[in-house]
Amino acid sequence: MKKTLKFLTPMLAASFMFCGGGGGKDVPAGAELTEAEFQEANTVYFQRCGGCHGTLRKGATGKPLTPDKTIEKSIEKLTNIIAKGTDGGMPGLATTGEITEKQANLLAKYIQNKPVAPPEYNMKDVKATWKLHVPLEKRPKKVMHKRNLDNMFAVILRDAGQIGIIDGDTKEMFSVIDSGYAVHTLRYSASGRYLYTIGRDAKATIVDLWMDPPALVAEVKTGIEARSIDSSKYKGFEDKYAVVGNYWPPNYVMLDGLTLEPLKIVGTRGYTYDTNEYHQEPRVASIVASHHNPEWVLNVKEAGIVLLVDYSKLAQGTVTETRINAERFLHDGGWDHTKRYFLVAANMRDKMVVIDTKLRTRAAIVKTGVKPHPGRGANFKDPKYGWVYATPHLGEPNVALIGTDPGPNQWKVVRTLKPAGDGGLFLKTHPKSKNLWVDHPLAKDNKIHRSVSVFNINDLDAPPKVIELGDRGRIVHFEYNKAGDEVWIALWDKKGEMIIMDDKTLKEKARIKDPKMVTPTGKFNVFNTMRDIY
Ligand code: DHE
Repeated sequence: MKKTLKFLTPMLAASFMFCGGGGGKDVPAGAELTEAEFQEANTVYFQRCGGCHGTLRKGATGKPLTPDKTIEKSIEKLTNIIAKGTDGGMPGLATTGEITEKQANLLAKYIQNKPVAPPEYNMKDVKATWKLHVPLEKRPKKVMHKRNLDNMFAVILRDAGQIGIIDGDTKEMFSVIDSGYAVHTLRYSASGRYLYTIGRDAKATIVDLWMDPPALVAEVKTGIEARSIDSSKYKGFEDKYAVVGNYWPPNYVMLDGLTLEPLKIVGTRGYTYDTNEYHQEPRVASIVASHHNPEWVLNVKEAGIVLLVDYSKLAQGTVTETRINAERFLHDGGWDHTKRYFLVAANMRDKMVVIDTKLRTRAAIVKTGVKPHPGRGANFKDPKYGWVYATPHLGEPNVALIGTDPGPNQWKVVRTLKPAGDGGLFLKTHPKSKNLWVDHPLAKDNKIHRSVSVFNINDLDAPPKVIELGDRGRIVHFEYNKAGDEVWIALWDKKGEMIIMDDKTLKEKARIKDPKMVTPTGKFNVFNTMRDIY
C-alpha cells in the first residue's frame, strides 16, 4: 500500500483524511472498518474504482455501488467479484496484481458503507497550487535544440507520474518530466510548442518543447480528480487558453494557455438530459477544441449532455454554453475526417452520438455494439462505403465502421470487423496507411491482450492479421509517426516497452527499453496530435 500511496499529493491525501471513516452507525454487520482500514479502502477506491463507478458510487461505465445495491450481496461474493472480475467487463483487480486479496475484502466492506463525498475545491484552492516555474520572459524565443519537433512523441509513464519525451527520428527518450499522479491524457497547443498533461489527481502541467531539453514551465491542480485537458485552437486564439475537465468536483476549469493561471471555474451539476433528475456528480469526460468556432466540446458523462463552451469572451468575463442533449454515459471520442463532426461514445448505452460543431446540433445517434470505446477513433475510406469513422468495443470483438459521407449511409454502421478479442480500447490508422490497428488490452485471454489485430483497409472482408507482441503485460494504444510509416505501441507493465512496428511490412522495427519506461500507456506524436490526424 505504501508504494501506491507515495504518489498521492498532500492535497489528495488531505481530501481523503477529510472523508472520515469507519462508516458510522448505519454500517451493516460484518462491514465495519477501522479508521485506518477505511482510509486504505477509500484510497484504493479512488485509484482503481471511482473512474468507472463514480466518486459517489452512483454508477457510470461500472454499476452503481451504493449500499442499497451492495448489501444484497455477501461480503464474500463482493470480494470475489472485486478480486476476480466479471464476464461483464470488470477486470479482476487482484488477478491483475493491482490490489491484494486483503484489499479486495476491504473494498467489499467499504462499498457496503455509505459513500462519503470528497470536499469541494474552490478557486482559492486552485490558485494556491498554481506554480509558474518559467515566466514568459524567461522562455526561449526560438527552438533551442536541433531535434525534429514535429516528430517528437510524448509518452505517458502512468505509474511513475511522469512523461517521457522521445525523439521520433532517433528513438531516444531524452527527457523525463514529472507530471500529475497517473497521467491520463496529453494534448498539444495549436502551435505545437506546448504539451499539456493532466493527472488523475487533476494536476495539469505544461511543458515547453522549444527548451533544450523540454521542461515543465507551469503547473496547477484544478480539482481532486480529472481525466481531460485541451487548449484553444480556433484562429486568433491559438495557445491562448487551456481547459481541464474535472471528475471531482464536477466542473471545468479554464486556464491561461501559456502560464496555466486559473481564470474561471464552471460547475456541471444539474439535471440529466432525459429524466431531468438532479445529479450531484456529472463528470466531464472527453474534451476537444472545435475547428469551426472558438469553442470546446465538453462531454458531461452522467448528465448525457454535450456542452459547446464559447471561450471567445472569456477575457470580458463571459462564457457561453450551448447544451446539446446526447445520451448517457458520455466517455471518449474524436473527429470525423472533415473535423466538423465529433463522435462521442455513450458506452453504457452501446451508442455513438454525433455532434455537428458547425451547426451546433446533434446530427445523429448510432447504435454500434456492446460498450463502444473509440479512444479518438480512426478515419479512412472504405473501398465500398466511402469515408468511415471506426470504433472498437469493450464488451465484444467488434469494430464498427460508421459511414460519414453525406447520403444514405451517413451515420449508419456500414460494416463490422471482427478483431481477435473483446476488451478493445483503441485503434488507429493514418492517411498514408492501408492498415487499421486494433488493440484488445482488456481481453481476459493473456494471448489476446498481448496481441494486436491489423486489418487491411483495401480488403476489409479478410480476417485481421493477429500479431503477438509481448509475453507479459498488456498491449495498448497506437500512434503513428509523422511520416505515417511507423506505428508506436505500448507494452503496458512495470518494465514497460515501446514497440515500433513498420506499417508496411507489419514487422517489428525497434523496441525502446529504458528503466524509466514505467507503465507506458498513451503516446502522442506532436504533428499528428496537434492536427487531429487519426
Ligand atoms: Fe482512459 C482517454 C476516462 C481507464 C488510458 N479516458 C480517456 C478519456 C476519458 C477517460 C474521459 C478521454 C479524454 C479526452 O479525449 O479528452 N479512462 C477513463 C475512465 O474514467 C476510466 C474508465 C477509469 C479510470 O479510473 O480512469 C479509464 N484509460 C483507462 C485505463 O485503464 C487506461 C488504459 C490506462 C490508465 O491511464 O488508467 C486509460 N484513456 C487512456 C488513454 C487515453 C484515455 C491513453 C487517451 C487516448 C487518446 O488517444 O486520446
